[in-house]
Amino acid sequence: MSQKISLTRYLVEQQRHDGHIPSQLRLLLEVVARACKGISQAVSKGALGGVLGTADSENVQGEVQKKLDIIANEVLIEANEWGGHLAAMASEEMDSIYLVPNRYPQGEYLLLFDPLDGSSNIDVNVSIGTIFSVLRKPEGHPGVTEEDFLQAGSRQVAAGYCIYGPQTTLVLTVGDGVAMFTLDREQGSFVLVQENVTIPADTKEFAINMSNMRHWDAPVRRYIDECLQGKEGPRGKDFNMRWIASMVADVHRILTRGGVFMYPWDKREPEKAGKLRLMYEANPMSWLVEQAGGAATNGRERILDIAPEKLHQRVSVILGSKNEVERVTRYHLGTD
Ligand code: AHM
Ligand code: MG
Repeated sequence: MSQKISLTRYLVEQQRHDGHIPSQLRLLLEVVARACKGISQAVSKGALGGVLGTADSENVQGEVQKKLDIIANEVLIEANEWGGHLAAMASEEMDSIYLVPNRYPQGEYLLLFDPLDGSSNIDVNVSIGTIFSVLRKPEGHPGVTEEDFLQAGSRQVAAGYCIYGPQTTLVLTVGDGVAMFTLDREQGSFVLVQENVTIPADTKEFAINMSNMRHWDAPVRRYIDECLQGKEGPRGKDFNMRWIASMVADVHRILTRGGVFMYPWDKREPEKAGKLRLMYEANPMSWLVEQAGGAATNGRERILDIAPEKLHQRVSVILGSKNEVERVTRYHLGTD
């Protein structure tokens, strides 16, 4: 039987042989993985752990928080604040950035996360996940401000997610392709299950919340309409639809077998650029998808090139199989 490779060993080898990650970043990723194990534990208890249902609070985006949103946020903060690898953290569930308390050493990295994405699926036992993004703190000044976080996604040094589904799987990139690690619950460690994850360039599967169809912009309508026409339409093939309403689960499917995922801008709240958040949802997912050979745009430009203006800013998202994402982007740019 071939030897199992743990996440720890994978990271040590990335550090030692490939020089991809400094030791502080390795520690950071190990700590995030440990926190995800804790969240997985809490998620799996469900009603038995008294963790289902809503808390009596809203986050900065005015969304009602679930108990597990808050628990996952606390787990990530408590795991990460004392190790000396971080300068500050930012989360979907916190209005402003969280500075590492003075009593702990300060590191050179910034960690951003959506502690539990897919909140609407928590209570109904459908896959949810933690999304994270790591940036380097800009040099040249002491302390950390929100501005330090406002870096384009192309400057991420690590990104990933952990999906809590039938299996708990951590998916990671440090800029050297995408690797997947499944939690071995008996051993308590993440074990490498796939390296060099690749998204096929073509697909017959799309993911979008169809109930928003009447609000979509013309290019998105055109794309989906052509898919729905199937073999008889301009695409000349039948498409399948999958929509889980957990970005983590939808992206995991795309990394596993291809597809295109869209949460585009729509006319419901035209002043909002989209529903999903750039810094801790779209950026890490876009980097993973690109590292797996796919593409990610907001319809007009590469998501990783967007210069952020606000920590919680939203963005229109089209990501997945390269040829489909490029097609939707051409429809937006009018170059088709
Ligand atoms: P959340 O971070 O509050 O959970 O919202 C993000 C989620 C994504 O996982 C998913 O793609 C989307 O919201 C689904 O939203 P909706 O059901 O409103 O279409
Ligand atoms: Mg989210």
